[in-house]
Amino acid sequence: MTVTPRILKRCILVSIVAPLLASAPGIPRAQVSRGQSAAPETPERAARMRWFREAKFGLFIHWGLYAVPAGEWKGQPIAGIGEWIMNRAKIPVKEYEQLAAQFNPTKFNAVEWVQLAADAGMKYIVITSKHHDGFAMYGSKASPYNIVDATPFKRDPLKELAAACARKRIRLGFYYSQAQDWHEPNGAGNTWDFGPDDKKDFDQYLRTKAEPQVRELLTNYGLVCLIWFDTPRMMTAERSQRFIDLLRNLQPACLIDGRLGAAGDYRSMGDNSIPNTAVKDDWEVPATLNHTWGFKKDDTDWKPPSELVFKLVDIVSKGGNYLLNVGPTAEGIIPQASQDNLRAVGRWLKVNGEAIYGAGPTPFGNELGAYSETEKDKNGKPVFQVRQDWRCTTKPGKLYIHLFKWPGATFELRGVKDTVERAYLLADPKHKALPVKKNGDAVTVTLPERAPGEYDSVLCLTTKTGGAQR
Ligand code: FHN
Repeated sequence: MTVTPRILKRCILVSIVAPLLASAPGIPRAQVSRGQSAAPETPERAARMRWFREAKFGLFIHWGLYAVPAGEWKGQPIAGIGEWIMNRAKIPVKEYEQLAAQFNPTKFNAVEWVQLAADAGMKYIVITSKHHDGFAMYGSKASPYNIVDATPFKRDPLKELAAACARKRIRLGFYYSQAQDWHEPNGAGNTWDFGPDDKKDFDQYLRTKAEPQVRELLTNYGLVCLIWFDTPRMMTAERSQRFIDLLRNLQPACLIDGRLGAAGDYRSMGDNSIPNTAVKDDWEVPATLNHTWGFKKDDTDWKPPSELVFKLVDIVSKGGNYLLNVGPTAEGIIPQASQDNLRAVGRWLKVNGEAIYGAGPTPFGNELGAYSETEKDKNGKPVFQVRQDWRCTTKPGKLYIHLFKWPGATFELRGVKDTVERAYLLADPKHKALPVKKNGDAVTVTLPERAPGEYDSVLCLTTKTGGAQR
């Protein structure tokens, strides 16, 4: 990728603005910034985590009644992320509920959605089974406020997705808003209908809706790869433990994300927040393709494929997973621009996927950037200046150098202790050996004049030991 001023500006803007946009008012920052650390490694956890460590790239789907207003209420555009419209516009339950009668996504096709994930090179899907608005996107016996019982559609999209995923061998997980439920008098978050949260019988809501619904999800949809809890308001250790027990009893291999309220299997970073440097824990960044999670008709500021590839590589080189979101319309269509940009990433992965799936973090670090010695942020802390020329991912015996900016005739890499046995480009189908010189810990590779691929050309160096593996 050539890092154009537009992309650089966007990266800086996104790292500052997106976390603000994507965390709606009322969510304490601590909850959405760096998630809780993962539980300590045990043989059981290592076994559960194996697929996640290999997968690296997943599809997030935010789909619910909020796709009907699509960011507009009573003719007025409502600021903020689309799925928060009920909260942002303080829509009373009685009015918001009426959206169910209008929700009839007849163009929904589970096979096509799963095919998109496969084309994009994604290995798992996480879909909203119930977001903060309280509406279940599956047939739930625990609450009639669900897509099968309350809409003209009457179908269960999660059942259809589970079948399509099983056929394509893509794992399926469910987002579940365990604490916020704006439909329930005792759920967290709806203060405009039901008054302050601290006056509510939160355990009554957990026992009668959230826990039974998580039980349903773990019972009726085959193997669930993970439950993605979110915004753990009022989630004490004891309340969180009840969910952990449910999961471990019903599906011991199912992962728990980092936003339950107690340590999960991995850490969830803040929305769109990629850490500056490598992080040792297992972790994941949930991220948007535009600025919203749920569909908003006026948000068409799509990240281009070059930026998506850069972010995927950047995240993998720091040890994480990328969970990238689409917000389907109320008809059941994934916006065309989302589809196009994801498929472009998939085409890049077809050539270079070896450097992503199951790959470990960089053994270097200087290529990521450095703290400025002069520039300070508003808290007086040094600003991290991101470098974007190259990144490194690793496998035993291999260093993958991702060249976003083609360096010209040669590429020099410092800090290589090992002997480099071969160098070649993944985009070259013959993997023709490129000339390599070693001088101390510096390796110089002679490159073709032009980048062989789009966005990021990967130079593979085979060495005796390769990079650090977990
Ligand atoms: O409030 C939610 C938001 O709507 C969205 O689901 C994101 C995805 O990570 N999580 C919460 C904010 O962090």
